[in-house]
Amino acid sequence: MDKMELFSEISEAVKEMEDEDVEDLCEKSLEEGIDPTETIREGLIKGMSLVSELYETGEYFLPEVLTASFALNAGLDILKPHIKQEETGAQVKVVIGVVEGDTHDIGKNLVKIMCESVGFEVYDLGRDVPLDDFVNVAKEKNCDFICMSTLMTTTMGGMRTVIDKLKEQGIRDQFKVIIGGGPISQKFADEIGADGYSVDAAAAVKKMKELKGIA
Ligand code: B12
Repeated sequence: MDKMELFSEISEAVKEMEDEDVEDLCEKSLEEGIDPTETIREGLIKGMSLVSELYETGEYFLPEVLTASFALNAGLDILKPHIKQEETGAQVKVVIGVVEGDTHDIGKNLVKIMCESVGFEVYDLGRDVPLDDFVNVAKEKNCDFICMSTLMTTTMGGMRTVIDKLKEQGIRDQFKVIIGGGPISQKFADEIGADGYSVDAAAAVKKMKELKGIA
């Protein structure tokens, strides 16, 4: 089967919430020697975009969206162990989480996986994370980066609050703050004084390497 055809079948299987098909097709992609990060991007994430469209047009409701997200995660579990590990040699520590009030964590998990694939040490606070926790864990673990994700417009403000907390404590310069998620843009990042924004997980790691001078 041609690579694009396989990706399209994976996207369809995510859309149709068929976790076993997603697993089988992801196994197949590995057998064919396809780079797992490409399968994640072109198969699994594209599938979730199809789901988003159906949700937005009222054809899917939350239970379908949730079930599709389980199918995506089933595929991730197959592909994750096969992502090529790169050794940057640099000791980079990252604290990551989804800001308070938001439980969407698929994108955050992808950023975490990509960070780990280049050897960064990641402290994952999960989702719906109290804002103080970002600051406290970054201090405690002496992190280089604070990465925040949100998919909802109503919770974007939490990112600004975290940056304000860093300023209040006089420690803003000790950490690079990177933000992302559906409603986030470079413009918003500039507005709140974040150090970086990126549109997807692979670009996030590229940005972080750039900021650390290990690009
Ligand atoms: C899946 C989904 C769900 C699932 C979540 C499952 C899970 N475990 O995450 C479920 C069904 C549970 C859900 C629930 C809800 N959802 Co919902 N959901 C979605 C949906 C369809 C897809 C999101 C997704 O996973 N995309 C795929 C991933 C891969 O993309 P991503 O997250 O954007 O991540 C990529 C980039 O953004 C970036 N990135 C992400 N994080 C970070 C972080 C950093 C640091 C960086 C650099 C980059 C980065 O890299 C990622 C990968 O490359 C979106 C629709 C949409 N258009 O986004 C709605 C959407 C986000 N949901 C929405 C809403 C309203 C809700 C609910 C409030 C609904 C309700 N009435 O209960 C609840 C949320 C409750 C809560 N408080 O959290 C709205 C938000 C509207 C808004 N403007 O705020 C959306 C936009 C749908 C819509 N159009 O109305 N949802």
